[in-house]
Amino acid sequence: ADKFPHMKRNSAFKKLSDEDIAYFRTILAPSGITQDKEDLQVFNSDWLRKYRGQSKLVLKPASTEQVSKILRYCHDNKLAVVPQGGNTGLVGGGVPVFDEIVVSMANMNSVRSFDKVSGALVCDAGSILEVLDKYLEERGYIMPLDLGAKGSCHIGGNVSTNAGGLRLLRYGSLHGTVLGLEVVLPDGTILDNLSTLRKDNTGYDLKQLFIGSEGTLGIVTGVSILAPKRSKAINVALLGLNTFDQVQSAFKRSKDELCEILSAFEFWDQAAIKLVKEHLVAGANDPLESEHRFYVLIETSGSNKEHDDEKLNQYLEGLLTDDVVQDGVVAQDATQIQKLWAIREGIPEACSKAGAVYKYDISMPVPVLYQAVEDMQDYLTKNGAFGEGKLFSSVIGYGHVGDGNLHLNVAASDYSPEAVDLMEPYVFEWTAKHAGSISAEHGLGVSKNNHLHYSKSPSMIHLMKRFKSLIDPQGIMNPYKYLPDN
Ligand code: FAD
Ligand code: 2HG
Ligand code: ZN
Repeated sequence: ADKFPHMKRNSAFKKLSDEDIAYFRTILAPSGITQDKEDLQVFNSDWLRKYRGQSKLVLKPASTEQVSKILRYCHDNKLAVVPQGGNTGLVGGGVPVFDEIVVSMANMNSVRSFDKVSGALVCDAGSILEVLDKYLEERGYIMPLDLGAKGSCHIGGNVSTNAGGLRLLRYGSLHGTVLGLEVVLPDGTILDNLSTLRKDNTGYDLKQLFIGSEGTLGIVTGVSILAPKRSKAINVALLGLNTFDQVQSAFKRSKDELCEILSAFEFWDQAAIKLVKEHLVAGANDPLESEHRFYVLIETSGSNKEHDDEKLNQYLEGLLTDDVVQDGVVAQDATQIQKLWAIREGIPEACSKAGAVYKYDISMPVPVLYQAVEDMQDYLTKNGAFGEGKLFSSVIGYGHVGDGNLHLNVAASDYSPEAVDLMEPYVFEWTAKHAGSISAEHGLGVSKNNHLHYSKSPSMIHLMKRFKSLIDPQGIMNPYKYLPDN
């Protein structure tokens, strides 16, 4: 495959035949089968336009039974499969590498039930995150996760990548909020564990294995998730700061002074705001008067507007008085709140406009978080690869300070092996040296699978491989990804 020069198709997998297509026609409606070359393109390439596969078939099941029949057939015939959600993943996990069959979950998108007392929502895996959040908003609840990709990503994709996002600081990870899953195993077995219970200590918690397994162990078809009550009072403030030490100080003080109402603490740097302005990301206008080296977006969510306003104002006044921040604005209404969030959420898109962008999604102790950006820039400069007319045009730092998660983005003119060889393993070694993780929230896919050893020990990787061969003995589920090749 042209975008995967170092990989070889596993010849143990069967090649798709007319007979296979004829079988799929017996179980799916005509609209559930895509073979048209042009239509296939969107399923074969990822959001970043970095990876491209050569699948000749997309199946769109409309029920769990159909998913079960598809997988049983693929298992029996050794046909490789890629589950695909909203295709917004950033590590090439949701697109085929060679001719794997894409199973798109887009046609399974209904809410199955919602419990107004507990907040337990049960829905199909192909439900779009934003649609679910709107559904809950009408009922006074909120999805416990939020991402810039909310308009396209599926809840099944979120679960399969264990997506973190903008609200993790407040509501925790999907390992805590997912109450149950329905999963079709590679041999077609339907594992029905759509529990809506908060507490259940009967046996191994099998759903945890599928959260973050990136489609390598089966297809998630249903999700049960605990939705919190939607806060009545929301405030968003944007701050301008001079140093990363100030960002940390503002964060520490936000935990002390805003404590239970703090719901997000995000940061970005000057390189990020420059790209957002340059590419005029829709609705994203920097309302601060001058440019700053660092920006922080703080959100509070509580039940009493007056109480929250008072707390936030006191906190902000304190920061200004003590010279922790140089400038700041507080959104005055829902539209302004949305505009401030649009700056933050527009950064990934703005970064991808340069031509190519390398994404390192790392977590580490907050004190060294921004050093990763500075060290990378120094390293590339020393190697003569950074600046006007050079291989790399910009090193950008932003992310979820509250979760110790940095998005180190390096913009380049094009994707090239030369660029990769310069940055890797440098960035992974840097991360391991600082006791960090080489993938905080985006996962491994094809871009990080062979670097897993920087974050996991040999015995852990060995056990992961044993789980994989136990659950997917034919290795048909999302091959060439997630686990290291050797
Ligand atoms: P896809 O991209 O389609 O698939 C992702 C992986 O999950 C693949 O390996 C695929 O095979 C597997 N998969 C998908 N659906 C299923 C299923 N039903 N069963 C089994 N396997 C499945 N990520 C974060 O963590 N935090 C963020 O803040 C964040 N912000 C983003 C902002 C933007 C603008 C973009 C483009 C991406 C962002 N992401 C973020 C990354 C991405 O959106 C998430 O990883 C998201 O959870 C992927 O969901 P998806 O439905 O698009 O999955
Ligand atoms: C975000 O937080 C996403 O905006 C995307 O996780 C980060 O593109 C990135 O590097
Ligand atoms: Zn993120």
